[in-house]
Amino acid sequence: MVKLVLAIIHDEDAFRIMDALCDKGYSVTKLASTGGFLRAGNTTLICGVDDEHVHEYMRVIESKCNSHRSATPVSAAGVNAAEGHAPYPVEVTVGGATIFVLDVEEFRKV
Ligand code: 2BA
Repeated sequence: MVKLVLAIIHDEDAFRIMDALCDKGYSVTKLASTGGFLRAGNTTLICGVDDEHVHEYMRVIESKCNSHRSATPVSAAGVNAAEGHAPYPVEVTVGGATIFVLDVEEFRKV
């Protein structure tokens, strides 16, 4: 069975992670995405992965993504826009990965 793995990662980690995944033979598609909270660019990787390789796939991502605390100014278009407040710094974790594993009904290349 094939799973569809969606991994939302930090832009700075994207090419390092993609290189590591490609080295292991995974075929990956990179999408430019935007986080709803920070309204900043991030990267979403899409990959069809055989069931038995999902664990390894996630381990590669985990080993190549950095995670650290960071004070990040939220833009006026961010969470505080509704109240009309000036931007203020919030501390969030930058880096790491948010990973979804989905069942795939059919996977075909024609
Ligand atoms: P953002 O939505 O821009 O969120 C960036 C970081 O801000 C989050 O890191 C989290 O630490 C913090 N954060 C997000 N929403 C928050 C809130 N309502 N209140 C306080 N802090 C909040 P991560 O959790 O590592 O998420 C990184 C990126 O992954 C997110 O960027 C979003 O693009 C995606 N993501 C995370 N969870 C998701 C989910 N359940 N569904 C879809 N995408 C998700």
